[in-house]
Amino acid sequence: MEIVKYTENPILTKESVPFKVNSIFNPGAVKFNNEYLLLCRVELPIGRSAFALAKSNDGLKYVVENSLCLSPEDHKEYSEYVEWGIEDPRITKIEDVYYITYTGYSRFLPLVMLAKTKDFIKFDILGPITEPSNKDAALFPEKINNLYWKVDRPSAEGLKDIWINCSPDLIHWGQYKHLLAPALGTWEANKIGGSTQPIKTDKGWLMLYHGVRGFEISSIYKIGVLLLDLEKPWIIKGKSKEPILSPDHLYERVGDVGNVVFTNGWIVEDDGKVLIYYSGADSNISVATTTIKYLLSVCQKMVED
Ligand code: BMA
Repeated sequence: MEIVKYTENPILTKESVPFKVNSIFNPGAVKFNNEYLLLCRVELPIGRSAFALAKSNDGLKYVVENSLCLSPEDHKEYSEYVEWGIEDPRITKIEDVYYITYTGYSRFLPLVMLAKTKDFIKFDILGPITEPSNKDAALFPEKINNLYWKVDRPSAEGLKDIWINCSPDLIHWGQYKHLLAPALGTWEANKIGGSTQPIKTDKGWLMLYHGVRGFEISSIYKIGVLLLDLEKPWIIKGKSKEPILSPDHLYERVGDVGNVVFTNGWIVEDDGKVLIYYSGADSNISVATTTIKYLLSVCQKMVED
């Protein structure tokens, strides 16, 4: 099976939200207590984002809850770093705790925030885990060599590359290593960033990432696949050459930011089926299905075993 976009896409739009929003998009995704959960970014009428939960029994039909589950106002001593909103949550389960990395947006520009929850009702906000400008961070689901690991995307004087780093406690980070740069003259020419939280396969850590090609008046966001070494995750074992998801349909072409497919959440079933939750044009939530087997098959071998 290749990748199949669901025929009923989009599965959530602003009309699905029981309160007034401009848009609902870029959800983190997880299976929790046999339910499918999307931690959705909603842009409020003022133009700042917060998070609302949507729940489903089948991964396709979701109901959005009546009120926000996490908002900038919940951030107390960290509020100045999220004053302009919280965006793009990525959920990683480590042991029995769900960690959420997300963008805090403010006059200081984007940085990465960390929160944790055990029930998706009460969230403990642990604070910023990068300086600005940085976003697109995701945690690995287990320790490697006794350390926690994350990928992120610093913006360094115009460079927009993916980096990887590690921590003994999820708060203090270091041993920064460059992971991947944009590929000039291709679909991922101008910037890239991590998309979904890495998941473990017998071939390596599998994750999706986004690539952007900029044109004079606009840019186009597409999605690719990366495979990282299990023991040394800073080594790329494989990478898709071509995008696996691109904006084709009207709901991906037209919206608040046109020509964008963007993902920061996926759910992998026990049988290897994968539900990729992605957003079209920064305006809705859609889903595409595939398999781990297919995603591994598109990772061209870059490093010999
Ligand atoms: C990225 C992020 C996403 C957004 C995407 C396309 O930089 O800010 O939130 O979906 O741009 O606009």
